Amino acid sequence: MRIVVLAGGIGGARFLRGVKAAAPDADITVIGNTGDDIHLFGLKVCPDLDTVMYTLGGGINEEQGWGRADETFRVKEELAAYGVGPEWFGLGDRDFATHIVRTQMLGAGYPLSAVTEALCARWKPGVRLLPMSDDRVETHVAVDVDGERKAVHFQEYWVRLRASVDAHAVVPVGAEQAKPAPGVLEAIAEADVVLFPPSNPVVSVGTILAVPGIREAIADAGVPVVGLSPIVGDAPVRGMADKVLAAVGVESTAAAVAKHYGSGLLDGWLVDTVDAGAVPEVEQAGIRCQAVPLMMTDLDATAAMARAALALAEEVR
Ligand code: GDP
Ligand code: FO1
Ligand code: CA
Repeated sequence: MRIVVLAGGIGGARFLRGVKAAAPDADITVIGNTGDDIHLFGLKVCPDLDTVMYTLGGGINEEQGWGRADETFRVKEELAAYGVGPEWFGLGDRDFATHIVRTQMLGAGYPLSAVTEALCARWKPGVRLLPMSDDRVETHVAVDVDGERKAVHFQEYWVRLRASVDAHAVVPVGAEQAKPAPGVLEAIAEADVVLFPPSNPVVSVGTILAVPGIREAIADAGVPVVGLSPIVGDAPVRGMADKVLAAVGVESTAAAVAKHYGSGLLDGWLVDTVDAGAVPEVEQAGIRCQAVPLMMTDLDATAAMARAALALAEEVR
């Protein structure tokens, strides 16, 4: 079976562990969000690609969910001693090596997709990890600072500001001109099923879908598209997805997120058992819906979620 998964960082990466356990013989292609990417200290950092690569490859800091296990911050301390920031973004020493290799290869002319493949040769994530695009896309968020509207990089909004100010707009800068990376449209066209993990619907899955051709390819593939809600009990399980959902006029409920994706894209939607009351509303919108436990507390629970998603895909096929 060929499974295509559109993934952000932590929510996507943890869910992918469950997919691998639920379908050990499947051929899994991950289309990763690169809208979170940021250039720092002359280096290209790809947080969501790295989170997937480290999580599936066994290098992730498990508690934090991003960055490397067993990390140190000597380089960051030395940069700070020179007065060179940003001090609000915690790049560790081990992680730095990844960004150095990536930036060196990009400088030599390799596209991000080839660089990602090279990095994965070390981590062996057990999936084919493709960036959504080789072209530069950077999510910016419109916020008010001292009474003035300005756009800040997504990482500045998320990490420095902790999404504590209202987001007025979320813009994947460059997405309109971006082309899907090599292999992306082919993987979708050849897929037996497409899964949307419980990733951020706006700045993770939404950004991937903003690359022209990807949404259309999914809708045209003629295969079941099943998503899992990152909103449980009317709040994100983790992070500040409610803030960016509000920016696009979507309520933070499992049903509202399903309707935001829409029946033109989604065939099936899983909500948590605490949101079982949302099932009729989602079905009314033309999306088959079931309530199952959606907390990724351990691998067994996560594999059960993946099995439920694949079973729902068979029902709607
Ligand atoms: P990010 O790029 O690191 O923010 O990660 P993603 O976009 O892939 O996923 C973020 C989303 O994962 C958040 O909105 C969380 O609500 C959701 N999430 C995290 N853990 C869980 C979980 O155990 N269950 C569910 N249903 N959602 C989760
Ligand atoms: N998230 C933080 O909250 N603080 C950090 O200092 C931070 C550093 C960081 C470095 C590398 C990396 O791959 C991810 C990092 N993240 C950090 C997580 C990440 O920026 C965000 O959680 C996601 O991009 C949000 O989707
Ligand atoms: Ca992300």
